[in-house]
Amino acid sequence: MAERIIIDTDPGQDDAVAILLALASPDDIDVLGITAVAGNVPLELTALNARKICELAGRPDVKVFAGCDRPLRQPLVTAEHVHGKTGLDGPTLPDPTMPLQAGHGVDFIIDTLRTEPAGTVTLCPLGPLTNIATAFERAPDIAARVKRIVLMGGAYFEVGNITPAAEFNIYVDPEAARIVFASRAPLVVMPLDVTHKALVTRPRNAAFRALGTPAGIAVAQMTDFFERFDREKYGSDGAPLHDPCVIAWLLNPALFSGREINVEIETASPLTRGMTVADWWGVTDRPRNALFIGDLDADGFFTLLAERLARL
Ligand SMILES: [Ca+2]
Repeated sequence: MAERIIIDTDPGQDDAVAILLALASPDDIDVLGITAVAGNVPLELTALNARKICELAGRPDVKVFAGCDRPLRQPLVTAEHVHGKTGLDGPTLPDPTMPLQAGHGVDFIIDTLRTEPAGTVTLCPLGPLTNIATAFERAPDIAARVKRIVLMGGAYFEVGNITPAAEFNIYVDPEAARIVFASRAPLVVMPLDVTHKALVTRPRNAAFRALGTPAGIAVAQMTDFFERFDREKYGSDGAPLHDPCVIAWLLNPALFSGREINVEIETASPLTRGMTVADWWGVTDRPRNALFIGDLDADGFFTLLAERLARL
């Protein structure tokens, strides 16, 4: 039976690839809805970009909702320096004709978790955790009904990408992250430790382009754009494809390895705010609350991605 998911997202080129991967896999993944959140770019753009991607995938029927337009307790920090002014710089995609749904994204998350049988809906957050935390705060009964949360966020050995100590998604809304990590919902975390190993090298980019389809070409153009920034910053062989790791884990968890550990979120220190303090070595007796992924089979991941994108 297909995994039933809600994608919570701030597209973002890598969010876009994650959404495409999910929509390319209807036998395995049933996307109940997509909720946009402010993050890489402001909410109006993430809600627009999410619909552009659904239309690129030929799926204008997917329900897309706008969620929270700012973090719980601090001003929004965005990442146009990485993703470009639109959040989706690279390809030129037409403005969507599919409508934004009328309700609020947080209400959609709450209603879905209350309506569907308990333990059947997986949340896939690909941006700051504001929508998920707001839903959990407003409806404390729903966290226990979540099957699991598979999210991209945090870092331990790779430390930070927006400050020396913090990864972007967690840094943008640390209070929200703290609520989610303390929710007791089963968590699978894709930190920079693993996503920095999912690098779009030249041959991998060429494989997307060689698909020759609108989706394949758009993915090649998006990862081209992304790469300019990352090559300069990290001196690596290509751009890390962060968010698609979440969907790939649902499709084939055997591609990934990690540890069940305790992960807590720093919210107080001005120096390390937004840090995911991960007890990788088991030096505390704090309860294990997350499967924290550390490694992946990168070739297997990119083979899966190209094979699925070819179906669109
Ligand atoms: Ca994202």
